[in-house]
Amino acid sequence: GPAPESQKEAQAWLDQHGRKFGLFIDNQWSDSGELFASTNPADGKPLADLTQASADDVDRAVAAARRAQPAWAALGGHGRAKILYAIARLMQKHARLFAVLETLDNGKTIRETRDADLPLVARHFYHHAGWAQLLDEEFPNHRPVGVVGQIVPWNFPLLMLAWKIAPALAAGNTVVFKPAEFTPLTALLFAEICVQAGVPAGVVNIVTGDGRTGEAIVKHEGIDKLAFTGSTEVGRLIREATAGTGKKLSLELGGKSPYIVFDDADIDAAVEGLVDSIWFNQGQVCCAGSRLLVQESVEERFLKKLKARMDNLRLGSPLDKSMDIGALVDPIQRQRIHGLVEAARAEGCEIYQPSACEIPADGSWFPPTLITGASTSAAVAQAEIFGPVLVAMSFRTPAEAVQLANNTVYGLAACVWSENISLALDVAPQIKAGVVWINTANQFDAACGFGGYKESGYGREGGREGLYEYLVPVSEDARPALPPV
Ligand code: TXE
Repeated sequence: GPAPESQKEAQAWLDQHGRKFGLFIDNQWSDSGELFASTNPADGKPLADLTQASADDVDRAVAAARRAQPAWAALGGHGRAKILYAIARLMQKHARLFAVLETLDNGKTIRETRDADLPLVARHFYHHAGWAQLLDEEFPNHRPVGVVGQIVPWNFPLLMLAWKIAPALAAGNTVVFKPAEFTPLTALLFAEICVQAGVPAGVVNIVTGDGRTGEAIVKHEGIDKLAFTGSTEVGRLIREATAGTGKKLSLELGGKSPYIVFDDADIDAAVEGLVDSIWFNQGQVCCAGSRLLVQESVEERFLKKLKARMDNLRLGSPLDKSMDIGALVDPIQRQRIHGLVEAARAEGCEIYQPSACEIPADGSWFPPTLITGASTSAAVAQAEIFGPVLVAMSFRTPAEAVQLANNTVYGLAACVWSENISLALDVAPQIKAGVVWINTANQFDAACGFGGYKESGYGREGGREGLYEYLVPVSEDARPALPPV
């Protein structure tokens, strides 16, 4: 596993807080009535008690953010950059502690939190510190939106925090941030980092709680913009709740991304890419390559290699760095995934799961699963499963591949595999997806806008496009007008 010291450090951090956490508002910790528990999904044991923020708490957080916003904007790009650089450096310094805490709270493997989540988090803060410095030159006719409400899911708790908070702060906004109720711990450790980095009171406010807290943020009149990542269903509720208000909105919702393999692809590389695309983070990834579309002539060969590779995936303790597959975030998710797979079985689909894959007795786990023989309209072919479940189909021609790829309400990501670059470059733009990877998967960078089409939402996160979400244009003479306090 990871150095036992970082495991001890994470336990010590929880103990130091008496395994009970309040809300972080105006750089102060406050308790209010109702508590809820966060558990370790790998063993089902409770980790800590958290505070369920009420509408009054959200109101206090919004008021603090409003008070702080003019001075934060007036600090200027260079002043804010200094603080964002300090955050980035502190995230790197405490990366091990963050990684272990994230693994404990979410169930994802330490290899992923250590090698993917944390480096991307630090990169995101460095990148946006750079943008803060350039802001006055690059966006002279823009001002911050004001106070931003940000709500994130549990699949990448800290990375989604970075995607939300870094650009908002760089652009001169202040935030009221809500982590998901399953995974609030790293956001609270982040609050302590903010204090150490010199973030002024009220600039970052972190309120924990479930959908009720989320609703209070969405409905609050003191919020100028909402940024949400989560289910398509809640995304729709937010759209409805904000219709007729002046709130700016960005939504990053579900996906059912196609993974297209042509017969001239490097099959071994495509199999490896697929393992990363669908089994990274137990498939709880909005852009997971959950629909394999493989050309008929290589289907048999591809599936044989894929099954052999599945047989080698190691599932077990997420803190053990040799593991490929960790726990699902919560038993509710396991139940949902199980239901979808069993419905497919009842409809006559073939279900492949590695026979040697042992499921631990405690916690919430699901084996890597391959479904073949599903019709294009089957629930497993259309619904976002959000688990380690791949649905495979075949096609004959590139036109059929494109048609199948676009046969979804979603449009977040896609992969195209072919050694014929002309074919790949011809097919890629025909797919309605925010990102199309060619001969690779899961490439993310802070400089590159990420987001969806269709029911996958709108708005982009990352890079120049992402910054626009946190700025509003002003006429040159009105600059730098700020919203009234
Ligand atoms: O998401 P929710 P859940 C999909 C995925 C998953 C399913 C359910 O298919 O299985 O959604 O996950 C907050 N107003 N994705 O139920 O409920 C909530 O507290 C405001 C895909 O966990 O959308 C949490 O902080 N906020 C997705 C956040 O919304 C509300 C990632 C997300 O939770 C709210 C997550 C309300 N009425 C789930 N209700 C992706 N594609 O990345 C809840 N929340």
